[in-house]
Amino acid sequence: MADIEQVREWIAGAAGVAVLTGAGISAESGVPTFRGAGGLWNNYKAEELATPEAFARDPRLVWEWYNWRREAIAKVLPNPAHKALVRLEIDKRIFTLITQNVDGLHDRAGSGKILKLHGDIWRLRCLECGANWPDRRAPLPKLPPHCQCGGVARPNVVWFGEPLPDGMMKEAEHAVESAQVFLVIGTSANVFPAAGLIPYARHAGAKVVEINTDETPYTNLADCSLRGPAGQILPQLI
Ligand code: BV8
Ligand code: ZN
Repeated sequence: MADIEQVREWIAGAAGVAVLTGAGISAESGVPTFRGAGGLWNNYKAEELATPEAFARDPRLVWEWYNWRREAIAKVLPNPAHKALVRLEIDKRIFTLITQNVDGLHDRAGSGKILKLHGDIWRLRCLECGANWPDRRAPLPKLPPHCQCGGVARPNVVWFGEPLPDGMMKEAEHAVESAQVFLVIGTSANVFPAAGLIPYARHAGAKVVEINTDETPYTNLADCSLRGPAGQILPQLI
């Protein structure tokens, strides 16, 4: 309780707050995480499917995976953790939500200022003409889907070995610099450059608060690590 109380005070006293989320914030909604139980699809590791090489080798297989995830996400709703962050955004003059999630649940909860480091599973991009557009059909009628120009379309997400969208990390670092409190929610902090924001925030002087059901490589660096489900802890903090 002391920790919850302490973090509540830090948040209440902060003009600026920044938040980094991972798959764990969507776990209580029923979205499978990457590394947790069930984090596998048909015995494929995410790193094996979420790569440009895998798509070049077998676009249909990769699309079957994204189609499965889109159908799983379309069936669920944002949970109290997503909703608490919407309230925090309303409360704070300076607020940025930085997410590694492509599931769109922050959008559906009502969050506004979202930096989607790794893209959006509900947008498609053409390999030929580079066009990208929203497509919320689940399931997709035809795999792989195609662009109006006839080109093959891919999910508009960032795959391993691909750079993040231009300027995205700069914007995220800027958001962390202007925060007195940095909430790190439901991420195993294994994927870079996203995980690098955690030590970056510490060095920028923000109070780093980790919320996770488990320890992570940055638990010792955090000013406070709250152990438990985000859907139960966040409503107590905000
Ligand atoms: C790049 C989109 C360069 C696709 C994703 C430095 C060191 C080492 C490696 C690298 C490095 N720099 C770059 C690399 C390589 C690589 C990388 O990081 N590899 C890792 C595996 C070691 N990074 C890249 O390739 C990046 N690109 O570096 O480009 C470049 C530059 C110029 C030119 C060319 C190239 C791109 C990385 C992005 C990959 N795309 N997603 C898709 O989603 O399909 S990553 C994907 O996996 C997610 O977006 C997320 O980032 C990651 C999964 O992590 P989490 O979200 O944290 O989920 P996880 O399941 O692991 O953990 C869940 C956590 O929640 C757990 O801690 C659990 O305890 C907790 N939890 C569970 N339930 C709850 C909970 N917590 C609270 N409440 C609960 N209820
Ligand atoms: Zn096209």
